[in-house]
Amino acid sequence: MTDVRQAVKAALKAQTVETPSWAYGDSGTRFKVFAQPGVPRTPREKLDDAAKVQEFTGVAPTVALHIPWDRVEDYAALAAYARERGLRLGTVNSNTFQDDDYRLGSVCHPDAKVRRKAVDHLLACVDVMDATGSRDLKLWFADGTNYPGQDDVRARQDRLADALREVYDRLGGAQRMLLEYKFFEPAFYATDVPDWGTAYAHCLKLGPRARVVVDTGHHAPGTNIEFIVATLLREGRLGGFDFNSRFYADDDLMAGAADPFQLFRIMYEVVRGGGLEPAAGVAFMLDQCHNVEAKIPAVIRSVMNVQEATAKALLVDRGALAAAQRDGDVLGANAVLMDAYATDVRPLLAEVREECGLDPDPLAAYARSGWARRIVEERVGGTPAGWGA
Ligand code: AOS
Ligand code: ZN
Ligand code: ZN
Repeated sequence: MTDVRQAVKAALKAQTVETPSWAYGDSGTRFKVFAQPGVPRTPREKLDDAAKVQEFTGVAPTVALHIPWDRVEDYAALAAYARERGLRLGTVNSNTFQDDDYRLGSVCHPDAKVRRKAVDHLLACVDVMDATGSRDLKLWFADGTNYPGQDDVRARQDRLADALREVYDRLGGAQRMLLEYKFFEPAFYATDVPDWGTAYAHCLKLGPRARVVVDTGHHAPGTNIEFIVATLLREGRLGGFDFNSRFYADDDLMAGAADPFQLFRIMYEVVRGGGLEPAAGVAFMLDQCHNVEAKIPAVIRSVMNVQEATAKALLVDRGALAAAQRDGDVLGANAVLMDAYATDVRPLLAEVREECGLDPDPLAAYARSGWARRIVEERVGGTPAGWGA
C-alpha cells in the first residue's frame, strides 16, 4: 500500500497543467464583459499572474499564448521575462476568427485571398513558436456554414487540408500541430472541424506530429468523452486537453466544477492508456474564462480540480478492476471505480504539496499573499487585457 501511495504521489508531482493567458484577462458572454479591477494590461502582467498560480500550486509552469491577444514586439524577450518568473511560454493559439475578412471562414473560406491571409497568420504563429521555444501550435477554427447550401462542405474540407499541410510542413523538428474540434458555434449548420473523427482524419494524413486536442466543452450533451480519449490515446494521436466545464454549450467554466465525475472518468482513461507518461506527449491545458469570479483563484482551483481527478484515477485498484472485469462482475467492477472516485484525496494532495515545499492549501496561501490587493492598487490606468486586446 505504501508503494502504491508513493507511486501515486510521484505521478502527481510529475503532472503539470498549462494555464491560458486569456484566463487572466477580462472576458464575458455575448451580453456583457464585466471589468474586474486589477486585471493585467499586458502579456507581461498576465505572466505575473500566472507566476502566482505556479508559486502556490507548483504544477503550472507553462502559459499558453494567444496570438494576437498576446502580441508583443519581441517574443524571445517575453520568453525571457517568463523564465525570470519561473515560467515557460507554452502552446501558441492562433486566431482566425476576429477579423471581418473571416465572415465566411478562414482557411476554408471560398476566396483564396482570405485563405492566404489565414494561412499566413498560422505561419506567423510558427515563427512565434520558434522565438518562444514552444512545442505546440493549437489550431481552432471558427469555420463553418450557417445554412444548407451556403458553401460546398467537401470543397471546404479540401481547403482545410491544403492549409493544414502548408502549416504542418513549416513546423520544425520537435514542433507539433494540435487540431481542436468543436461541434458547433459560431457556425450552426456545419462546422468544418466538428468532431474528433474529422480532426483525426486530417491529422493522420498530415503525419505523426499532428494530433487531436479534446476540449471538454466541445461535445454534445451526453457524449462519452472518455471513450474518445481512450481511442485517441490508443492511436497515439491524443495531443492534449483544453479542460473546462460545461452545463450547456462551450461554457468555459472551471474544470471539474460542473461534472467532476466526468473529469475523473477522463483521467482514468488517461492513466489507463499511459497518458501521464511524458513519452505520451499529452498536454494538460486549461481553456477557461472567468467572467464573474476572481480570476487567479479560479485558475488555482481549476488546477487543483485536475489534480484531484488525477489522484482519484491513480487510486483505482487496477488489479481488482481487471479481475472483476474478467469475471464479468458488473457491480464489482463498477464498485472498484466508484471506490476510487469516492476517496477524499485532499489530504494526499496536501501531503504532496508539503513534500514539494508548498503550502498544503494553495488558495489560502494565495489569499494571504496580498497579491489580489496589490494588483488592484498597482494596475491603474491603461487598457485591461481582454478578448481582442
Ligand atoms: C474555442 O471555442 C476554443 O475552445 C479555443 O481553444 C479557445 O477557446 C480560443 O481559441 C482561445 O484561444
Ligand atoms: Zn479550446
Ligand atoms: Zn471552446
